[in-house]
Amino acid sequence: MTVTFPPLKNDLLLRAARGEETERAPVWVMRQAGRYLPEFREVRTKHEFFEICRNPPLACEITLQPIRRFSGLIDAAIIFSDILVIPQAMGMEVQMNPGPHFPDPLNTPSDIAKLKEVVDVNQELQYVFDALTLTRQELKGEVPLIGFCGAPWTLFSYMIEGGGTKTFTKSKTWLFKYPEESKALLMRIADVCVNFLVGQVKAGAQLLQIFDSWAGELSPHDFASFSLPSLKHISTAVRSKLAAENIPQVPMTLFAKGADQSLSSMAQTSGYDVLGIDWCIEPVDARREVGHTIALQGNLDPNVLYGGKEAIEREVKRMCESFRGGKPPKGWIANLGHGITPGVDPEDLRWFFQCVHKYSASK
Ligand code: 1CP
Repeated sequence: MTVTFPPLKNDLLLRAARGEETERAPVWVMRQAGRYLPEFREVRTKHEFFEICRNPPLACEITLQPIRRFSGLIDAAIIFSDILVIPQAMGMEVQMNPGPHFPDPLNTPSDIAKLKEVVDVNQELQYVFDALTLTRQELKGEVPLIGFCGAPWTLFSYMIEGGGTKTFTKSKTWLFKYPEESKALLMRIADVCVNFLVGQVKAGAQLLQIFDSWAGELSPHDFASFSLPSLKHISTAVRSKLAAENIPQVPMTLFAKGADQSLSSMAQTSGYDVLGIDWCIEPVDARREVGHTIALQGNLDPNVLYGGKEAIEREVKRMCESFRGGKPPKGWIANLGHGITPGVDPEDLRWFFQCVHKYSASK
C-alpha cells in the first residue's frame, strides 16, 4: 500500500540539492532538534534518549519543535533519531549516558560472530519508519523531511571503540592489523545502511543524508581505501533498489566531515547529489574542487553562534559571498559545518537563519 502525503509547499531544499538556482539558499542545521532547545530538554527530563527514538509520536514531536519555533525561516526537518540505531539493529547494546557507550564493543574480528547474521530492518527499525511516516503527515507539506544514517566508517569506529574517542586507536588498529576483516565489516554495515535508507524513503523521507562524522580522522589514502568504497556502495545500491521497486529517487547528501582533501574524488566518484563541507575549507575553494555538477551544503563554524549578533551577521555574509561569488545561489544548501552545540541560545540561531535569508538572496 502506498501512503499519500500532503503536497510540499516549500521545495527550496530539493531544488538546491538537484543543483538548481534558487531565489535564496535553503537553510537548516544539523542537530536542529536537540539540547539547545528548552522544549527538547523538557521532553528529555521525562524520557530516556533511545526511548524517544523508539516512540514515533515523541520522535515526531521533537522533529517538529524547531520547525514550529522557526516557522518560515527553516527549510527542512530532519527526523529525530541517532546514527547508533544501526549498531543496535545489528545486535549491539548502546547506552546514552550522556554520550554513547557500548558495554560490549568489538575487540577483535572474532567478535563479529556476536553480530546478527541477517538484519531485518523492517523488524529492527520499523519504529524509525513509523516516525518518518507520522512526521511527514504532521509536517503538512510545510518543509521536506530528511532521513539519515551513519556512514560505515563512523559506525565501525563506535562499534570498536565502544563510544566516542579522540585517538581512534582501537578502530585504526583494526584497519591496519586486520584490513580484510575491516573491509568486510564495513561492507556488512553498508548493506544494513542500504536497506535502512530504502525503507526510510518508502516511509516518507524526501532526502537522505549520510553522516561520516569521523571521515577526517583518516588520511586521504585511507579514506579512499576504507570509507569511500562503502559510501559508493550505499549510493549505488539505494538508487538501484529504489528503481527496481519503481519508487521515485530522492537526493542523497554525503557529509564526510573533515575530508576536504577528498572533495574532488567524492564529487567525481561517490555518486551523491550533495556534499556537506565543514568550515575548514572556504566555500569558493570547495566549489573549485568539486566543479559545477554537484551541490554543496554548509559550512559555518557552529561556534560562530556564540559570537553574538554582530559576529553572526558578519560571518554569514562572508559565507554567502564565498558560496555565491556575486551570483544567485545555485546548488547550495546553507547549514553549519557540523551540529549545533547545546549551549547555543535559540535566538542566536534565529538570527543565523534571518541573516542567511538576507545575504543569500539573489539580488
Ligand atoms: O541526551 C541527549 O539528548 C543526547 C543528545 C543527542 C541528540 C539530540 C544524541 C546523542 N543524538 C541526538 C540526535 C541526533 N543525532 C540527530 C537528530 C536529528 C537532528 O539533527 O536534529 C542526528 C542527525 C544525530 C546524528 C549523530 N549521532 C551523529 C552524526 C552527526 C554529528 O554530529 O557528527 C553522531 C556522531 C552521533 C552520535 C552521538 N549521539 C549522541 C551524541 C552526543 C553523539 C556524539 C558523541 C560523540 O561525540 O562521540
